[in-house]
Amino acid sequence: MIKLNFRPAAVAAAALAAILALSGCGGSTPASSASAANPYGLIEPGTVRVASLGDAKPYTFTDAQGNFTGFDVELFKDVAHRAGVDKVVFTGQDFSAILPAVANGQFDVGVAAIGITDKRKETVDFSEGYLAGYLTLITTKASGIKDADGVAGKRLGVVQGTLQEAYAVKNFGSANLVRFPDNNSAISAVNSGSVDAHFLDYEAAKSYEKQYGLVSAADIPSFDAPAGFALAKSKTAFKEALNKGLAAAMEDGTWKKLYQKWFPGSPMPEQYLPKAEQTATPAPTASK
Ligand code: SNW
Repeated sequence: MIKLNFRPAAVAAAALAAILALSGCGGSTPASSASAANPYGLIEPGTVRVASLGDAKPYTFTDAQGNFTGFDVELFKDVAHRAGVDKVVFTGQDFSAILPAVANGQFDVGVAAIGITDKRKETVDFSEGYLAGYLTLITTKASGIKDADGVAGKRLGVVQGTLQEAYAVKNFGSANLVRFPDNNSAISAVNSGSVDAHFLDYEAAKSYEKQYGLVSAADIPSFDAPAGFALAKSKTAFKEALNKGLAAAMEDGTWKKLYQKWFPGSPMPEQYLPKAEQTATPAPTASK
């Protein structure tokens, strides 16, 4: 019985293969057509599926129409274009879901100001870094928290899976950590008073400060974990193409233009500028 069912299927499969071969699916280069059509091993050839965040303004966020935008989003689209892929589809995830989803192939890449660390490299691979900045403690004017020591005995929000969570566990042991799935829910909790402060990326903090009249109590350098694009370890060709595109976007001033657009007034890290604009002294990350 098994044989009777199996053989027609096998015949059908062989026939289908023959039809595909004859119908010109790379008829002239049959041996390499599959990889030539999808050199980066993307989930869907010609499309990059990106796991991202809807509430990390100005890095990645959704505008009033629901479209993803921000520094990381525009930089990634530019770099993908240089790599020859113009169809880029962003999907919002909880931060803690991004790296697992990238590692198991649900997305081609993760783009969300994701700091490159050895710990994360156990799960995924990264492009070269493209952003290095601070982790910020944000609070209300009335909280009385004036510096990092001020969180002792206070309720401190962190987004699950972030470097802020790891830093707080290590360094703010006397604070009561409250874990949130995303920035918006943590900031709501700050505004309602159910937590005393939230710990997030510098530029996102600045954006919430402006929106809700919150204040920064401390900025903690995170230059040793610059943000990179996260990829599955198997996607080496894609990583190389993104690295090439990133270097070109830095050298021709595109990176600088996007930085000034999205982070106006913020100190300009030299290491990502065109080489001619870098001073002779080593960049801050190299000298520290
Ligand atoms: O380590 C920093 C980096 O120096 C730069 O300032 C961009 O943000 C970071 O990558 C840290 N970002 C956090 C993380 O990687 C939170 C990411 C997020 O909330 N989107 O865990």
